Parts: sequence; C-alpha cells; structure tokens
Amino acid sequence: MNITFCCADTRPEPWLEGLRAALPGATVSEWQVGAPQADHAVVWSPPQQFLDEQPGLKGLFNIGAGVDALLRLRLPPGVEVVRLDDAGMSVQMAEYVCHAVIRHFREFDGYEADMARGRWSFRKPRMRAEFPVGVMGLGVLGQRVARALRHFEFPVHGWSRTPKAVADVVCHAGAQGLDEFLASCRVLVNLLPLTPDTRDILNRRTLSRLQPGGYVINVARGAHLVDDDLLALLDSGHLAGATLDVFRTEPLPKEHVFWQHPKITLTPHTSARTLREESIAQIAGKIRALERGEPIAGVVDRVRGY
Ligand code: NDP
Ligand code: OXD
Repeated sequence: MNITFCCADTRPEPWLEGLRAALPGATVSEWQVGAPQADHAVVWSPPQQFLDEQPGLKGLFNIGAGVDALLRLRLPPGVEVVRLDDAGMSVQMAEYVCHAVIRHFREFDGYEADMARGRWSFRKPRMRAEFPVGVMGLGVLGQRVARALRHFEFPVHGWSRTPKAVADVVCHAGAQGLDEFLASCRVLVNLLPLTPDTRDILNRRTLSRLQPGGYVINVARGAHLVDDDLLALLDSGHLAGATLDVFRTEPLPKEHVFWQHPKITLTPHTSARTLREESIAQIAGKIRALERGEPIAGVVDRVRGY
C-alpha cells in the first residue's frame, strides 16, 4: 500500500516517520511532481496538480476538521474525503471558548487593565443567568464546548442543521430555528463548518438579534463573519466585544482594523491545533479500516460541504 503526504506549512519528516510506524508494511513518502499513484493521501491545502496527478486515490485524509479549502479543489471522483474527527481538538476548543467566555463574563480584561495601572478596585458581580451562551454548530467540537460551558453553569443554547438532543442544552435547528436561537443568546460561539449555507452567517441581521451587550466568539472560519457588520455593531454599542481566532485572510493583514480595536481580542488561528500523534493514530486506524472494507467516521458529504 502506498501513502503519499502533501501538507502545506507542515514539516513532513515527523509525519512520515509517524505514519510509517503506525502502518508497517506501507510505503509512505512525501509527494513530488510525477510521483507514482498512491492508495491514500494525507493532505492539508494540497495544490490542484497533486489531485490531478492522483486520480486513483481511495482515501484523502485532511489533517484538520474543516474541509472548506479542500472542497474548493477538483477532487478525484471516487475518493473518500475524510476529516479529523476530534483527534484531541475538542478539549482544546473547550478550553479556548470557556476562557474567552469567562474572561468576558468576569471582566478579567478590565481587572488586568486596572492592576496594570496600580488600581485596586472591584466590579459588581454579574449574573450568570444574564449571560446565556449560544453555540452555532453542535458537531464534534460544538457539543464538547456546549458541555464544558454547562460545567460552569452558563445557560447554553445550541443550533444545528438537524435537530439534536444534548443534556441541559436548549437545542434549536434549521433556518426556521435561527432567529429564536439568536434572540436567546448574549454570547455567540461559532463552530459551524464553512459551506455555501453558512458563509457570511455572522452579519448585521443575525448579530443584531443577539441580546444587547452581545459578545461574539468566532473559532470556525473567517468567512463566516462580515467584518464591517461586526465593527458597526461594536461601534453602536449593541455588541460589547469579540474574540476572533479566524479571519478572511490569514495571517491577518497588518493594516486590518481588528488589530487595534479596543473591543476585539485576537489569536492567530490557534484555538484547536492539529495534534500530530493523535491525528496519525486516527488516520492510520481509518486507512486500515478502509482497506478491510469497513465503514469509518468522519467521511465528508461533498454535496453538504462538511
Ligand atoms: P462537525 O461536522 O462535527 O459539526 C458541524 C456542525 O455544524 C453540525 O452540528 C452541523 O449540523 C452544523 N451545521 C452545518 N451546516 C449547518 C447549517 N447550514 N445550519 C446549521 N447548522 C449547521 O464539525 P466539527 O465540530 O468537527 O468542526 C466545526 C468547524 O470548526 C470546522 O468545520 C472548522 O471550520 C472549525 N475548526 C476550527 C479550528 C480552529 O483552530 N479555529 C480547529 C478545528 C475546527 P448537523 O449536526 O445537523 O449536521
Ligand atoms: C481545522 C483547523 O479545520 O485547524 O482543523 O482550522
């Protein structure tokens, strides 16, 4: 069995060694132009030429959870596109989102500024019941985040395409459930995949429906958010702030207004990193299962887009 590796911005050697150790007997190599046909590929942002030269692939394993960039390419017709299914990302996402929600709710940013100025002062405790959190996307990451937020006793709402039941989370579904979901939330966490249905979904209309003093946490994709609409609602005071991990252009261009905005906290697409060992173990297990003809989790529905 031949495995080819074609991942942009990723040092190949540790992945190649890890895949060789996990799949003894397989030939694992980094893709080069004109390389022989492989059975499976491990990819991140591959060039179109790679896909054009590998028409016989059985499995295309993305080393991330989001496949939006991959699905924009012309893919071999019969290949199974497989995304990372947690692989150590959900706990990181839960940490990141809980940190952002709690930092805002407890006003730790304000305390940091006070202490830096040598100011010993207290703020009035806020009521948790007045900070309902909404999680858009109740998949692998969204459900883990929703459960983690419940641990801190925030009221939690969730929104997904199809109806879901998550313990202690008020679940809403579909386009018809969106407005009610938004109106129920003060803090909005985006964990949707980027698809034609979800592009630009965080816009003036939807964000205006959040409760006054709303707060936005975008950890999914930059193209979900209409930047100017967020800025307008921050300026009007309807939104109190935002924590953004993902951007339309990454790295975020130096001149972008987000960098200096006093109500926006930024991180460089780092809320849930791909963990190499977990990912290799998961991908190797799935390659073995596919070779045995068994079903696997995390296969992308190309029409749905996730
Ligand atoms: P999943 O596929 O497991 O979950 C996606 C969820 O979104 C599902 O609940 C799905 O609904 C819902 N959804 C999809 N389309 C719609 C729609 N049109 N309307 C309402 N709900 C919709 O994905 P993951 O949880 O694994 O990952 C989510 C995203 O997080 C990734 O696609 C990626 O973009 C992003 N991500 C970001 C990272 C970062 O570091 N910033 C790291 C990892 C991922 P249903 O359940 O009904 O199908
Ligand atoms: C992912 C990401 O999709 O890193 O996994 O954004």
